[in-house]
Amino acid sequence: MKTQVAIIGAGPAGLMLSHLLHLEGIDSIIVECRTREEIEGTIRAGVLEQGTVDLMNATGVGTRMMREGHVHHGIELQYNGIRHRVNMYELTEGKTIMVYPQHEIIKDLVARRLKDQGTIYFNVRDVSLHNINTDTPKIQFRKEENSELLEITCDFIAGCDGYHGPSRKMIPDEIRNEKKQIYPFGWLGILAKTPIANPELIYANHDRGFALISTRTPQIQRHYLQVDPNDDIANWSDDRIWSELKTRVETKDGWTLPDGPIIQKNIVSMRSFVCEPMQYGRLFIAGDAAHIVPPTGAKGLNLAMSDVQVLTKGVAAFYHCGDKDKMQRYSDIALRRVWKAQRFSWWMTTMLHRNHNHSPFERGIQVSELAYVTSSRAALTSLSENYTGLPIEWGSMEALHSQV
Ligand code: RFL
Ligand code: PHB
Repeated sequence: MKTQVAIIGAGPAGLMLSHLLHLEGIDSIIVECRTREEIEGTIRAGVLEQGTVDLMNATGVGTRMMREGHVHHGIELQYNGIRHRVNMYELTEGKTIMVYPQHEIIKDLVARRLKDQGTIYFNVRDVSLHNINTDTPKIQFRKEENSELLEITCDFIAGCDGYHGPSRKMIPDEIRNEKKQIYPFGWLGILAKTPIANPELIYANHDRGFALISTRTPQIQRHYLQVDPNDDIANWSDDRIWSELKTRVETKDGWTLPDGPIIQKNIVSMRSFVCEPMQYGRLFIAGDAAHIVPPTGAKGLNLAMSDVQVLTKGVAAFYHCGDKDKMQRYSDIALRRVWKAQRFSWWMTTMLHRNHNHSPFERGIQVSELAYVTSSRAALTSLSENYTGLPIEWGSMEALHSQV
């Protein structure tokens, strides 16, 4: 097989990249190691920045999101049992966020790629990358266990295979610079059959730990609790989860959290991670393959989307104008935004979680930070512009609008 761009991974990064390249008239093939049912059923992110919403709409895949998603004009920050509304819409002069689940975006993008005759191989085995430092890179894979090895030759490989995928490790050790921080926190996430708890997300700092109240649909809610990252989910009965959530988010003015059957629960650990550079030879890595943020800033999926917009601009310049320079700058341009999102995610995480290793002095500083942020228009504006999404260099997709 032959294509222009071989893409490893059908997550948000790989699917959106393939879609954007198609709109630019550039051919790609995606190989994905999970089944279509698995990728369309995995519960992950929920919050889309304004820019991600605009991208979905501008490229013709936003119809269901606009119908079924929920636009939020702000969030609430809570500490010492008191809530403080952050009116992001007003502070950013009109920007909002959208609550629309990641697996619904995956469904929308898969459907659109297949409608546009795109090729996605699901459930593949043994994906490997070859000749990435030549003009004729290739990937090999098997359609199923023990079947013959197939080969895709291409001009470029896009490694969109998440944190555990094989792409990043193909960048030689002496060139690859990985910067990371592990947090002593985990998030216990639940999906529950209850009515919407609050019109906007609540980020709560409590002496017993952080809690987040989010939503999915009018009938299903998504909430999170800070727990020990090594804790076992078996230790968390539904009753214990509701009791802990209520303790951390209920307020002194009588607001109560609706409870109900929990239909899914799990614990994830938290880390910050950046791989530099995001390119080696003809291999370009994007999304979680190149960087991980703790989920407190709701940035992971959104960063995956901004990476592939920058990458598309570089690839399009190569094919349409013979300009090789723009692709060579992909890593530098993408990393500038990655580091800004890393800073914001680290800051939100540090401000909102209860670090039991902290001294009373450090806890005092944390509470004072919350007091400052919730009372200063300058600080609230900074939080809002980061949360709704910073601009993307080269990001405007105007060239694509006419082709939707
Ligand atoms: P993905 O989604 O991990 O997709 C990678 C794909 O590559 C496949 N793959 C392979 N395919 C072929 N061969 C191999 N050897 C392969 N190895 C892996 C995988 O099967 C998979 O399908 O990466 P991508 O596309 O970069 O997207 C990143 C996002 O998924 C991630 O950043 C977000 O989910 C993070 N995140 C959030 N991001 C937001 O923007 N807003 C949020 O509100 C938000 N909330 C969250 C989150 C992540 C969470 N978890 C589970 C860590 C909340 C949570 C709890
Ligand atoms: C979610 O709804 O899954 C969600 C919302 C906000 C975050 C992280 C996750 O910061």
